[in-house]
Amino acid sequence: MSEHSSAKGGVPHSAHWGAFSAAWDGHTLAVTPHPSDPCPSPILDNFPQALRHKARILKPMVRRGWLRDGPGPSTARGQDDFVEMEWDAVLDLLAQELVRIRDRHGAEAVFGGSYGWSSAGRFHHAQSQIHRFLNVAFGGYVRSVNSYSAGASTVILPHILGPLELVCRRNVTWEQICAHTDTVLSFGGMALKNMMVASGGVSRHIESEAIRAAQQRGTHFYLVGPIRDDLPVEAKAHWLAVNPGTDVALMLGLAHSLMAHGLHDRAFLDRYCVGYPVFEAYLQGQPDGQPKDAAWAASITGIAAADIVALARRLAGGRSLITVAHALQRAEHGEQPVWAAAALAAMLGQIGLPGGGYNYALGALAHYGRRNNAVPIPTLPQGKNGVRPFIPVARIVDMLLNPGAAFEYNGASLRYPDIKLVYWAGGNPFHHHQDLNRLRDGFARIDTLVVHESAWTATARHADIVLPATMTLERDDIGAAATDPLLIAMRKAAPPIGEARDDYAIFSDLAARLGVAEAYTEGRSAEEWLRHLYAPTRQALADRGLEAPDFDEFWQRGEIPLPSEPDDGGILRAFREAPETHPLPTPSGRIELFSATIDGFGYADCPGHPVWLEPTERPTPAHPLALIANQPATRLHSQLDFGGYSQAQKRKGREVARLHPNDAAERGIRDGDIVRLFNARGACLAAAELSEQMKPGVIHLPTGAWYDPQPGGDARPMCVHGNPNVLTRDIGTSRLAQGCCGETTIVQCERYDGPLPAIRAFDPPPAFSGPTRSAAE
Ligand SMILES: Nc1nc2c(c(=O)[nH]1)N[C@H]1C(S)=C(S)[C@@H](COP(=O)(O)OP(=O)(O)OC[C@H]3O[C@@H](n4cnc5c(=O)[nH]c(N)nc54)[C@H](O)[C@@H]3O)O[C@H]1N2
Ligand SMILES: Nc1nc2c(c(=O)[nH]1)N[C@H]1C(S)=C(S)[C@@H](COP(=O)(O)OP(=O)(O)OC[C@H]3O[C@@H](n4cnc5c(=O)[nH]c(N)nc54)[C@H](O)[C@@H]3O)O[C@H]1N2
Ligand SMILES: [Mo]
Repeated sequence: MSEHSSAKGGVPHSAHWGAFSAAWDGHTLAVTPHPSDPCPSPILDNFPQALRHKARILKPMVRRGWLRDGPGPSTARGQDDFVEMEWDAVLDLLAQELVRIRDRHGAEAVFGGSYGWSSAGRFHHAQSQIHRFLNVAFGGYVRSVNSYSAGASTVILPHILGPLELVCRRNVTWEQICAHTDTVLSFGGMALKNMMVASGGVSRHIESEAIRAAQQRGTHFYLVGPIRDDLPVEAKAHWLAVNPGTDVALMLGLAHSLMAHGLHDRAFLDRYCVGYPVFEAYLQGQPDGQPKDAAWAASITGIAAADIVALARRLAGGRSLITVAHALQRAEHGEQPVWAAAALAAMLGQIGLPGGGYNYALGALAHYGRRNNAVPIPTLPQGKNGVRPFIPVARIVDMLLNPGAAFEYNGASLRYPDIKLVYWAGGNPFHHHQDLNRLRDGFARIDTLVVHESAWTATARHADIVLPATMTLERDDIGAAATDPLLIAMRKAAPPIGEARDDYAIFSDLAARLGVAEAYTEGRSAEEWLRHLYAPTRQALADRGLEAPDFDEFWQRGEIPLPSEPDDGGILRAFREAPETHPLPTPSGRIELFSATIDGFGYADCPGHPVWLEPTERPTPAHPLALIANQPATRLHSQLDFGGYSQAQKRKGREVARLHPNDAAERGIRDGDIVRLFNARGACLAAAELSEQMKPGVIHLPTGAWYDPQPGGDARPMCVHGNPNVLTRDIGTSRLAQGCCGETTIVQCERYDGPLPAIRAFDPPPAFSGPTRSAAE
């Protein structure tokens, strides 16, 4: 296959944020968006400077203290220097450590959760590779379930409506909205920057055009949220600037208004739902003496009672669609907005109608609101995991700090396993996890942290063994998503940097050292795997009588189109049309407004029907601002934060925090000033931007700036770069789902007049060059 990109036209390639071609001439990389993409993502501009950036990892590295003292707990992680090693030696050392752990503690002492988005290619997908390695070559690992994205909704939706994927991905499409919808009521918005991304790739960004077309045809968009630009300007949205974390009260106020004015669809509730009477009694205030009327909702949400009643009337007066951003459930009691919105939509009686009802998370990712492919896409088989214990993904630090402790999850009483070795490939916990100082404490407890990375993220810096992985542009792969109509031949654009190797090559050599190379590789080279993984897609195309080029032809063309399923509304439409023959996959077969299953778990923090639960963290005089720590517009998560586009949007090298001019004036903050955000958990610097897009009392600092702790030995060091996860809370959403609560917290903000600390996050850590005596010798 291709060794280099032909300097002129470049080779086809793909990222989670778009398809493109890449041309590398040995010095510079030129990236050109796919010609048929109507609205390419600016995140593509992160690639050119990233490819050969100083933040790339060039050689295997081992933490000096680990090499000197051997495996064991250490608070030096993240501060020690590193010793370069040759590949053969480092893989010998790692294989020996894996065997030691397995012999002494068993495979259940290894956490291979390895949560993270990695890159778009389906074969070199690092998380798939590491799971396959640990299953097939090692004997299993403690895994994590669910995601940081949708921790609460993934668990509650199957109880009440159906599996997350079906409710998000095969429900109401943009096509239906353009043709049918009168009102879109969007909790948390549908920010264009979020819809530019889909795991596996998105070759055509159609959302801004779809919203424009719907608006011009007559769709009214209502944005409920603290930040006005959470809906694109094309939507010409009415803005309801709700207090963060209070949406459930607004949903209940709307539901109460429907009920009070007789606007709810009794026939729908009788035929398609269970539990409405219990929910109605709650709305009326029977159990607690508090009717959830518009006046009550207004006092909590900051939205006027008259506006709530008017909105309820509007929703009942035409084709209405309710959406809820993933963001709302990345919060304490995050199950409730997902469920309350379903209840509100059920009362409107439009679930299953074209362009109406409820499409949870529409607008959060480019996967949603599109047609699904009619043929399978390539996926790497991951083998069988020989270890039973697992954790909900965001409970990692609880696990590391409390081995053996009991916890509740979705009706089960479980215990945290005792982890000695953590192995990560394709994710960045120092990006995705909350309360990063607590994460450091967790990683200090284990014997060994192994990380495959293409760049010196904080996770790599905290590792004991760091193995340099190629970047996507440095290898051949296949790009595909189940909602995208192109299968992309992702051709290698440039040779690997330094001594970086593919995750597959690293795991193959490790498997050989464990004596099981054949089981892991099945005797295939990387190229043979691509051919092998392509075969089922080709077969499915042929079975449908479609053009089904062989692999070489596909590779040479650079892409092939995939057929899509009809826009059929999925399980909700089928259920509406024939509830007896197409029941929902819930316990009752209907929409559950009361769940006997959830009620039976007896969780006060997630009872048997949607409820308003007062959050345990509310703004205080000391920390009066609500922080929104959401997805960044300038990159995907923390990926390529050192790239040109991400860097160009920073000010004085820091991430930008937006706040309302009144909040800034109160604090003597001017546009462009460096500010310090802080609360009881930590502090970070950021650059202030004054913006009328913000609700007063709210400050916005997106995620993704690389954690850059100020040196000096502070146990809770300030991040000088602007990573909001030093501030967020590391608690579960509830005992039901145990999802993460990273989206919001409370902070204070002040002008920072001290000398500006240097940004060191993108400099390689210090390499030790003196003599080292290895414990392994
Ligand atoms: N406060 C707060 N926290 C959040 C969120 C929030 O809204 N607020 N959002 C959460 C959400 S929704 C998510 S999904 C997570 C995202 O969290 P992650 O998915 O962990 O974040 P990424 O930055 O995408 O991490 C991917 C890492 O994989 C590396 N990588 C890429 N390709 C390869 C490869 O081929 N091989 C190897 N070995 N490594 C590779 C990249 O360099 C990068 O460091 O963050 C969560 N955290
Ligand atoms: N450019 C870019 N796009 C991305 C990603 C990325 O990293 N970069 N990540 C992708 C991933 S993995 C995911 S899971 C999705 C996540 O999709 P989401 O979770 O929906 O995205 P966020 O940007 O975190 O949040 C959306 C908005 O919700 C609003 N919000 C926060 N709290 C509240 C609240 O209490 N009430 C209301 N009404 N609104 C609130 C905030 O103003 C925020 O801007 O995004 C995807 N898209
Ligand atoms: Mo996510």
